[in-house]
Amino acid sequence: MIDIFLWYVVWLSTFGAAAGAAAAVTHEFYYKVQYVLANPDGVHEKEVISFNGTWPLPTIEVNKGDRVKLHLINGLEDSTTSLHFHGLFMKGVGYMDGPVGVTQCPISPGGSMLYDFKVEQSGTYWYHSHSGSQYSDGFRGLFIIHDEEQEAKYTFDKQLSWSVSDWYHLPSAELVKKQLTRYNPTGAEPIPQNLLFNDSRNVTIGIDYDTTYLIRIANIGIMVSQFFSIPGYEFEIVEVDGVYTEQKKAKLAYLTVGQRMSILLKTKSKSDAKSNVIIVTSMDRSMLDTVPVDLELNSINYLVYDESIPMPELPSWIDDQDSFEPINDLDLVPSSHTPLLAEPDHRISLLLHMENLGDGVNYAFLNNYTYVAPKVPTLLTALSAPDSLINDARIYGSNTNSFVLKKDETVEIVINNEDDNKHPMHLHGHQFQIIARSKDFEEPVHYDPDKQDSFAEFPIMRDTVYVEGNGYLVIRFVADNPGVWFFHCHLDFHLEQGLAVTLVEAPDYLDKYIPDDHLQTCERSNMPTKGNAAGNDQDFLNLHGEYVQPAPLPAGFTPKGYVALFTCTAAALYGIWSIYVFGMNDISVTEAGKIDNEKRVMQKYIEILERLKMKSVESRSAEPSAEIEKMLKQVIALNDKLSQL
Ligand SMILES: [Cu+2]
Repeated sequence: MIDIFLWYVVWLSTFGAAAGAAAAVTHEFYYKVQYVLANPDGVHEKEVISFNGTWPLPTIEVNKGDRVKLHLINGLEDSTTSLHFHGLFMKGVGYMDGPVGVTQCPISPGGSMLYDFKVEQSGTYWYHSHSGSQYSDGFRGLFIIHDEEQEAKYTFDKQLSWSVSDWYHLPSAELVKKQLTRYNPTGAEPIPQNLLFNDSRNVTIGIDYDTTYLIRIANIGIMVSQFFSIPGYEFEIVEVDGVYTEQKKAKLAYLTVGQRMSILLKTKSKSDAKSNVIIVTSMDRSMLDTVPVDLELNSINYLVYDESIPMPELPSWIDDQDSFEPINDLDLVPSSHTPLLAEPDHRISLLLHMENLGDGVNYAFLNNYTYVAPKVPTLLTALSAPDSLINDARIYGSNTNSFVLKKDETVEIVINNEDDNKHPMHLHGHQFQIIARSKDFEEPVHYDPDKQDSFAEFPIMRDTVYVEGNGYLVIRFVADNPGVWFFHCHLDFHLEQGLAVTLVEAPDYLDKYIPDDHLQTCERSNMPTKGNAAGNDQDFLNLHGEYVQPAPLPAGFTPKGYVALFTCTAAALYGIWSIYVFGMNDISVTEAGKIDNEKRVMQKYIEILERLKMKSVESRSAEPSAEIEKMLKQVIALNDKLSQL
């Protein structure tokens, strides 16, 4: 049994302490994940996932060149787990990357796994569970990598680290159930209850006059992007996602979930500071399908010089998101001046859309495939495949949406987003150049390289970037990191809907090694450790029995018709979404009593539509009324059919 009192051990490495540089250190952690109760927003207490009984999780700070050995022990009785260090390349140790089904099996209750890697990058990172949507239960924290040489390039006096995130009162399993049900045919994402700042609210941080702070900020939420500002102050961006940038002045920045930045903030002198300071972060309202009346879009936290001077007034512009003009990350320049990657050797064009399958659930698709995890983690398929088939994408399964990359080729990924949502896309194992990103459009607009006048000379690099609704995104990187890397939407509900592809990068260059505890983890989960995506290790081209997406909707039931029939679109359009939400809450989503449920759902819709009809008659708007009438007829017809069953 591991003594968890010895949960953190540091020792100086006897190797590699180069003259002049800080001696490399090994940081060894023993973290048992277990539930504790917490009430970070002061409104609702819920079970969160702690390390050794402590939550919030620690900010882990190391130096470039150090080694981390983190023993993750699963003390959750009802759930599997895993750990991902977001943004780290895990060069040569791709099996430490953490996503379940991609590089490892889930760690079952009582099991443990060692995450052991050398830290070769620097900047602002974070760690989180990569097992379903579990990180929304608080299983996430900051991972800061200092780099003496880099930090010496700026003038600053002190350092701070801040996390920002959305917060839900429901546990992750409930949230996903709410999202992935045929009673949510439009795939509306659950709305967060609050925003947290350093896992709390109304936070006060003492600051000094006339001092420059290097502040690292990470959005560790699961859904909503945030605008960030410090009204009355300008700051300078110096890093995004571990990529150092030429210093760029900004008043308003934007962070999707998964994104990070470092800023330099100079405080005022005692004579100039007439008041203390507020930090304003705001939910990107355009990402919310509905804004409940009691939802506070803005989160206000405080930087205090002196308790005796006043707090500033809240500026009125913070409520006018239409006027927001955050700095565009495409205008940032990496200080490395890494030139634009030349014409790609390998183009991957991904068409993104959302659609309902036969189970009525709304899924996300890239090139008509919605991600379904394979029977064997894709990395283990690559490690067990015969050389003759290792570069054959078929062995990795159809619903893993796998693309095989050749060593050192320049890869371009184009996403044409035919969904009207914004998607924060995250690539594991790399920082990519952002070559092009369109604005949002009413109707989908695809990328056309011939219409592109020019690209940046030194494109900004990141590991997470959003594509706009109905817009496109183009990124490039060099396939110089053999491994199996997930490329997915970091908006966790969309990942649950299957918005992911697998990049099998230079599998013929992979070390045929996997730590013993990985194999044991698979055994404990009753998962095979070799074979193709279907678990067949005799005939890698026989995918019989692989996990695939649900069948499409029955013939005659077009997705559009289905949505029109079952949906709340009208409710959303005519502003009584709340009737839908509350009206549907008492409908249980169980297999038993399915028909009965169907009838109750129909009854609810009829009620909702009748109320809508009344409302539009009252307001004398002819058009909605006609549309509602049509929907009402459809629902009543279906209800009649059901009554005859
Ligand atoms: Cu998304």
